[in-house]
Amino acid sequence: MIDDLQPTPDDRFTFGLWTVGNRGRDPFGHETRPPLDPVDAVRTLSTLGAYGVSLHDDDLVSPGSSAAERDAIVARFRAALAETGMQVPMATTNLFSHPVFKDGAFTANDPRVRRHALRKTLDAIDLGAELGATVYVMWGGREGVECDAAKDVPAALDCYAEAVNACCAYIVERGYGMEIALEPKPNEPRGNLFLPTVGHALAFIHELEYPDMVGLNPELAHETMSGLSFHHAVAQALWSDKLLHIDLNGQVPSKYDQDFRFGAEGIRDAFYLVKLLEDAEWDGMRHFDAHAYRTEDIEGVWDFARGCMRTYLILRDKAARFTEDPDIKEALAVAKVDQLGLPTLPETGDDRFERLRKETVDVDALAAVGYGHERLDQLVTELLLGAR
Ligand code: GLT
Ligand code: MN
Ligand code: MN
Repeated sequence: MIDDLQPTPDDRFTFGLWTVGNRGRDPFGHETRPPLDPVDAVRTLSTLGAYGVSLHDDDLVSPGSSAAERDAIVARFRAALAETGMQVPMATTNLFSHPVFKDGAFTANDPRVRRHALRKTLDAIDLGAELGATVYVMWGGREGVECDAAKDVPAALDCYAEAVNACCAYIVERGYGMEIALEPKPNEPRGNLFLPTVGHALAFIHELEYPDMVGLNPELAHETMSGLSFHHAVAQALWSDKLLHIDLNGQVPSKYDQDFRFGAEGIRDAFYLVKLLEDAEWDGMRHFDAHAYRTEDIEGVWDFARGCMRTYLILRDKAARFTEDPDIKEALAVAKVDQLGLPTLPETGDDRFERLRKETVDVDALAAVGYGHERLDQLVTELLLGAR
């Protein structure tokens, strides 16, 4: 048993207001839970050991509020943050709920919609800066299409890039110390979404005017929906120095965006992910973008929140045990894992390809060597199942 499963702010766990505030509505049924006051969310998450919360503009300030109402809501929320010490490391905008965004926001065909989306985003960037956020997430909720005849995809990508460039320019002009994290997703709510995977988003960033200000917010559910390995996607984002934020949850491949409690599904990929983040000493937020099952009342919501954090801490402990386990160490040596760190071409000088060519190797002997992956993989299974 692990001695301490009580999260603390040092663990940097955060939750979206929309996650614990999710009311259980789905395409087939109405809400099953009453609204949750953002101030109550902050207070309870703080007692559970979280570091902070993230929010959409609309999660906090309901659309249609006057300037005075907005300021009163923000002041009350800031008082709850001050009282608990909770932080707001990330903010975002809702560009998907209102019907005006039904053809997209930054990539809507009508420029009036695109200009409205940009105005709403600049306001949300201001709100995020006011609350101390250093990461601004852009999830392209409606940036996509069902009827391909109705969308010129390269032109839509131009508009998408123009909007991200404008937001970066605004952040620079205002002197906000904020970076933008793109969140890929393959589909849902649109038939196809633009920037569907981490790889697409990484390539897009290199076409922007401020590539150094833009990175990624990969979500476990979204890469898994595409049948891709989330931990590989995050590894590549880290390798590119582009991992600004992360959305943790649970998901079965090829299903709808389930957003289950972290670890509810895909525990193996979740383990390798936690190990990756911890080994890299990544200092970003462990953000949960998930929600409680529709069957739950508010007590179930807090069980859900506790469960996300406990699973992360358990997997972090398993990652430490993985490193110390003598049988696993031996199996890693058989698999030659550390040899990937050796340079392939240590030679220097003009004749280095000549020297490479002259080298001989017994390819049949090399091909005959076993790598012991069956034993290693079983050892990991036994570690995860608590048998070692
Ligand atoms: C929405 C979506 C998430 C995004 C949020 C941020 S909104 O809940 O399903 O994946 O991270 O825009
Ligand atoms: Mn999701
Ligand atoms: Mn997300």
